[in-house]
Amino acid sequence: MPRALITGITGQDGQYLAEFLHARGYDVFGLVKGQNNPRGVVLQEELPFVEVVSGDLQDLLSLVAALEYSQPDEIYNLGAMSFVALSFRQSELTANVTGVGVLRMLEAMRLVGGNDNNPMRFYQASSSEMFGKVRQTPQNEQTPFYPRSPYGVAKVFGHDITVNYRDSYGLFACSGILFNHESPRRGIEFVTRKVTNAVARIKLGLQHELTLGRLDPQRDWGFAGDYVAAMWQMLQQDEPDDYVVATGETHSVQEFVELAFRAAGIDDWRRYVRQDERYMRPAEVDVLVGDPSKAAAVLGWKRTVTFPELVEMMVVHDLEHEGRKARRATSGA
Ligand code: GDR
Repeated sequence: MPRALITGITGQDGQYLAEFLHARGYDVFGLVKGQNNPRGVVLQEELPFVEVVSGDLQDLLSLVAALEYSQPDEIYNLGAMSFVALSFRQSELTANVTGVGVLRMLEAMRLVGGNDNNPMRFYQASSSEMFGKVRQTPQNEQTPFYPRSPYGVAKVFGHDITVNYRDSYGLFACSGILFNHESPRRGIEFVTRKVTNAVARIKLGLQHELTLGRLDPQRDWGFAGDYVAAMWQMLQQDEPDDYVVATGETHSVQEFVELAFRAAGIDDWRRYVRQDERYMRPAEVDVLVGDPSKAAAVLGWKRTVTFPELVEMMVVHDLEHEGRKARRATSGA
């Protein structure tokens, strides 16, 4: 059976990828950091087939030990401090985990490596945030980077060091430049899930307003379940390479908000939405839209969920989820 090690296993993409690989017969190992990490417990309930390995992207020897133990054919480096807004407040931590963490994993891979006939393959989760103040529209694999946050800067380092280690040491290392991808498993700190969760709670009478930052930024939003397939496809090619994964469409935060309220049967969204500087960033990424034609041509990748379907999927999930929580609270169970 093929073996895969996933960092960031407790996040949205880690969970979808673990299920995707498990369904294809992989033994899946997940790197979990810290002592008694509560997300590790949730992981064991939701994805019982994943074998947890302890380790931290800030600790090279722990990565060496994790690779020696799991002997993966494929390493998926999804672990990061991934919230752009927080990266302005914890920039050093972001550089260390999101940036230098990639270098540590590549060094661990060089040390442990796998055998010559079957060297380990590496996937780096790069990001459209690297394009930041965009130099070209739509963005493709050749578009120059201009990151706008400590997170984006750290991701540029992670991307460049992946390419450099591929060129320098012949590692099978790929970088997937993924545009925003969402799902009912998205963390509540990100704008899409924050909105769909609030809409559900407003609909159920549990909350009365939704406070956001800017409504005009535009993003290329796809469904996370589609995007993990592209990660895997990259590692099945004969040659390692870099790919943009995106829908090719862009929508504003306001459009997402309008659709989400409408999906819950609420027409007058403006009654509930308030803006607050607290949620505005020192530097913003205004408009992103990716060109996924290389991923389509080489990997045969395409998205299966449209933007309105994505919004509806998240609202329906949150209505059900918040409704169940509220019923449990009133019944005292
Ligand atoms: P992003 O995602 O920064 O694009 O990075 P996020 O959902 O945080 O922000 C999207 C846009 O919405 C605006 N916004 C708000 N954002 C949040 N989180 N909360 C708010 O209240 C709010 N109001 C407006 C933001 O300013 C921004 O313009 C995501 C992350 O998953 C990264 O890790 C990943 O690399 C990229 O997507 C691709």
